[in-house]
Amino acid sequence: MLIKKPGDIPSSEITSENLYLNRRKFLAVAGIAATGVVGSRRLLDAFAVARPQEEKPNTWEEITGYNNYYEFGTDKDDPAANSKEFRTKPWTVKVDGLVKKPADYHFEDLVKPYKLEDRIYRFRCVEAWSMVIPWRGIPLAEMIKTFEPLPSAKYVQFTTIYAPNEMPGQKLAILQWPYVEGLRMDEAMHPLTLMVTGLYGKTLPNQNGAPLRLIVPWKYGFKGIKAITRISFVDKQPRNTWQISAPDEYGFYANVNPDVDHPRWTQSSERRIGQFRRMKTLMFNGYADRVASLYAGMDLRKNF
Ligand SMILES: Nc1nc2c(c(=O)[nH]1)N[C@H]1C(S)=C(S)[C@@H](COP(=O)(O)O)O[C@H]1N2
Ligand SMILES: [Mo]
Repeated sequence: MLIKKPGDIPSSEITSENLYLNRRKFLAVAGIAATGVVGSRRLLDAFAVARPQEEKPNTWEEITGYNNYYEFGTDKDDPAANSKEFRTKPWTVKVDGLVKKPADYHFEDLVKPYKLEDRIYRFRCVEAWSMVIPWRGIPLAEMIKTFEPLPSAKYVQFTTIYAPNEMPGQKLAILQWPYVEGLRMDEAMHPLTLMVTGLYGKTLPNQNGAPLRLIVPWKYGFKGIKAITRISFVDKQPRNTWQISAPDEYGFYANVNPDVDHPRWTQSSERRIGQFRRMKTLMFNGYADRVASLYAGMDLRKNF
């Protein structure tokens, strides 16, 4: 039995969260433990360099050609290839749960009241690759204020559309569909948290989550749920999709943390798409000065 170690393979291939899952189940059934993974992380990290002061945004081609969107396939080029026919018009977003103003919004009516902002954020996937991305969107806090959540609302839960006829991946049991994510209310209200409708000043391409996706720049990329069709205000911590599929590997918080390795690979360095050298991963993806206070007193190893 050959067990690949991170040192043997480029980080671009330490991907396929689901493929490994199946394999891991197989290994468990076969009574074989995956070993030697964390041991080789030091080697990988030894080549990591400090990041430059100026971080250049990734190109349009990189951002729209290298995606994670399992509804359209598990390879990085699947979403671009398979999402061309995906219909984002008309689009409805249901706002429900513990709010004064529950409603079904047409996408156009939902976004119309707000000014779109352009923001360049670091983006860090849990698979240890990263990009710098010029998003366009609306601070989630502004939207939430309009919905008037009740004091009993402690979390916000987001749900992706369920459309198996347009999303071939949803016909397969790769993940539990539809994809679900969640934030604690104070995380949702943080000024960095963005409801994204565009990229490079243009309309968001389907593969990046059109018409509406979440971006929380201090968390791993999987928190950035795509094609949102429902926003629910709830009193209990939602169970997010990746936590459901592998609770020992993916948590609710998913804060970027170089000190907490993924069980199968290092999180202390990353490969910037388009660059050769690995770079050191920053606490909270470099946004610690803005967000660390949200987690004061919490054990970030337990709450990963
Ligand atoms: N609905 C849905 N949202 C999703 C995913 C997905 O498979 N389905 N993948 C997540 C992961 S793991 C990452 S890294 C980002 C990738 O966003 P990007 O393709 O725009 O870079 O989307 C996240 N949002
Ligand atoms: Mo990811």
